[in-house]
Amino acid sequence: MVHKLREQGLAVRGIERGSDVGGTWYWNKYPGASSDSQSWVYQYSFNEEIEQEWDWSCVFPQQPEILAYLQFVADKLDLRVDFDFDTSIDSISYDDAARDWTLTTDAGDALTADYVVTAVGCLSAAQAPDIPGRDSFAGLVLHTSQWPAEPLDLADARVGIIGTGSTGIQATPKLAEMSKHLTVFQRTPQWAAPARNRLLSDAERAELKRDIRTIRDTCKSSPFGHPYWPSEQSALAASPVERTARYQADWDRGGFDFLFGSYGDLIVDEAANETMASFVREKIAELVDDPQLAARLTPDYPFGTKRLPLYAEEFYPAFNRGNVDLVSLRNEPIVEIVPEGIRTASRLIELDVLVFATGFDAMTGPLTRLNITGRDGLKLNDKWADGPQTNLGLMTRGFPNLFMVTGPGSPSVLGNMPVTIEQNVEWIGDLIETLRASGASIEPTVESEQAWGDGINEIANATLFGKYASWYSGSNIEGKPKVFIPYPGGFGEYQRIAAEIAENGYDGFEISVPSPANA
Ligand code: NA7
Repeated sequence: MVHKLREQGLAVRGIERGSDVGGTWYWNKYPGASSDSQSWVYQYSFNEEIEQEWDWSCVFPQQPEILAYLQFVADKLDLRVDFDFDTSIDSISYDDAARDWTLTTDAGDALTADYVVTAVGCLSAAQAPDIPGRDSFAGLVLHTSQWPAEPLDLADARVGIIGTGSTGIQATPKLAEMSKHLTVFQRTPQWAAPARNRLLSDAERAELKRDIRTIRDTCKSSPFGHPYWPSEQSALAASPVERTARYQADWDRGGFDFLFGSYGDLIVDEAANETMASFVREKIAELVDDPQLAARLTPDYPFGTKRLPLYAEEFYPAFNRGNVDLVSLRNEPIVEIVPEGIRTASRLIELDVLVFATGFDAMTGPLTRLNITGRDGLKLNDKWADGPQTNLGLMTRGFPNLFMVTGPGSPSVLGNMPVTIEQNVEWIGDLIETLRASGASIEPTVESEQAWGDGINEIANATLFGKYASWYSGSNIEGKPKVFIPYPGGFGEYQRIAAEIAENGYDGFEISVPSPANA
């Protein structure tokens, strides 16, 4: 965004809480942190030189490599000169008379801007549950998204990890290897698919670079921003033999396409989904030696309705190790955290290190923490008290010229993030260019926000995502409105609608030109 606006001739200031670029990949340094999108699609596509110069080592890059890539991009485009690092935004307020924004920082500075673009991520507001005694623990407490940069020596440590989402699933096998003993506290069992990560050969890299335009164009029109589509075929129309063969081949290859590149009705039809769920249940039973333990690790809801983690091939077998225990919180709830560890309903589990892999206040959390006040003193948090309201996830009424990259109502987290990020950045940059000459401001109409929200609900309710609890609908945070947050109609459709809106002169948005006195 900084690069694009700068190229358009605007004076741009980037404000960043971290000490360097990287965002998610700057903060999430926990062992095993990895992209679940394939490296060659988990990158920018706007600059061919960057695309051709950068070499990925493997299929699913790990955190250090992705951070190095983002630093490489920052170097290449000389981006750091336009950033204030180690700086947090305390508040963002609209001045109705001056028609501009004032941003205050934790350094006590006030900045004025005609346009504000929030690019605060979807999963950056960490949440650690308010378990009684949480702050009394005498050992080291870590949230996976605030992991220290220095290597931790856990060889003699008894480690506890709370949470078995994508993060807990990536971290568990690594912590098991690194620590003396690991206790995994599991509230809801999680489905996972294998990653089968591996190194790329020089020949593969050359081939991917040669075909990269086609691959990226495919991502941009596909439902999940990945280079594959679900087939038109129903899982129920396939014979059991055919179906199992397909699931087995996809399971052996690894990646999200196990679910999202498979039969077309797996995420909309419970009976179709059950064909995949029963296949994976058998896999869990094969991967975990103790049948009772396997049963406790096996979910009782449809496959993939929570965000699908990868690394099944490492996570489930980690429980075969002698130094790993599972505590099922459904049978044995946590009563309190004490200085020595965690007291459950039946025992005290002594720990030296406690890891919260308990996720995030997803999508809305990073924005509601910014303390934003819009036109006529409207507070964003009041407006969104019953759930976010946006058009395209890019803007919200009452907040003129304030834009959101991967905001609530965008497809972002339901697919490959860089694809939504690039589309959002292009769309916002082009719109700012349109507004600049006249000094106009823009915000969505009431009707367009209503329609966008209704559309999200309607599509979500037609899928299993809308029917089962997950952070997609705020279920992980007590008191958070239970509404479906991302746009579930597919990235390809989203970008088609967004382009059409722009072509039609920003249909569904209200553009107001300042009176001559204010121009
Ligand atoms: P997730 O997917 O929200 O997972 C958080 C995990 O923590 C999940 O297993 C939760 O169980 C568990 N949790 C949350 N609160 C509690 C309490 N109070 N007690 C016990 N367990 C709890 O976050 P991740 O960091 O794994 O992944 C987030 C995204 O980051 C990921 O999808 C990628 O897109 C990147 P629950 O299932 O809610 O019962």
